[in-house]
Amino acid sequence: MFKRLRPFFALGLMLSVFFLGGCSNYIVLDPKGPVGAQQKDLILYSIGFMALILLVVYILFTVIVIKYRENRKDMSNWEPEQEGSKKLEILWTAIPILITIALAIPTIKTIYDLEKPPQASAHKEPIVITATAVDWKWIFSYPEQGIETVNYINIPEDRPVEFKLTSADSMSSFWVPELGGQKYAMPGMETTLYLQADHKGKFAGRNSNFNGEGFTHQIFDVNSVSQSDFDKWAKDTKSKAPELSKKQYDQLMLQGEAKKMTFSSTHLKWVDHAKDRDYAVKTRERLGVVPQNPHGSKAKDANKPEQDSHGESHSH
Ligand SMILES: [Cu+2]
Repeated sequence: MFKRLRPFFALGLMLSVFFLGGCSNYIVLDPKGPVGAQQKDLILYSIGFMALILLVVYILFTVIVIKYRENRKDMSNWEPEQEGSKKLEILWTAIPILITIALAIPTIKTIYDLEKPPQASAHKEPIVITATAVDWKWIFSYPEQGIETVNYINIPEDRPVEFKLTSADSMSSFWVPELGGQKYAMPGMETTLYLQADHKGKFAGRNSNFNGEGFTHQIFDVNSVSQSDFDKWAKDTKSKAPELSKKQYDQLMLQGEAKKMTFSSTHLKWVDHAKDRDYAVKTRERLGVVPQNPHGSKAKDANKPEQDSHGESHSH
């Protein structure tokens, strides 16, 4: 009897770890803004709904195993030749259709809702920040404030942020788990992601799409501050931070990690990576930097021209 109940114990244990553990370790389930909150509701609804299905399946399984066991006393319901029950066929076709609809409607509704600024702050103008992924750093421009940062951003609390995501080289994914789900950033394209922090705080952001050696360190800080502190920071940065030179920007195009940086001008006057997807690659060529082959010097390097036994490099 106990063996039969084992799946229930396992499931119970799993669910109690999940729920008794609280949300402290599950930052996605402890969101700090309306976008994350909406996604958390959807996640919990889906988990709850699917747990209910599991419960029904396990109960039916137990009932049927006991009711139709081989050594039962009353064998009057033994019908080995039974087939073609229309009632059952309709039932087990209809139930999955209903389940799919019940999961699909809230999911699609949430996906479309999140393409717009959060409703709670619809009366507030979103602040625009472009986020550009470069192997292995994040470059942020504030086109309205005319300032630029590397690997960190300051945002005003309780105000929607419209992120314009793009990449200078590899496909990356922009993710601030406490504020909302990730979205892809691709060279030659622009994707839009709305996020918002309800209160002041510091949140971790990162690339969540593996893109090579420095992937682990392609992280950034999101500092949510008061609107007045934000305005003061933007103004101070504009007047006191150094200007971003083209030479410095081109160095940022090289593969590698970077420190946090702050500038009083943006790279948008030279290049918009959403429109010019080759900029970083051309810059590397111009500076004569050949990408490293991570598989060692003996492996064939796809980025290098082929070499003959006489060691000469030329094109045929
Ligand atoms: Cu040759």
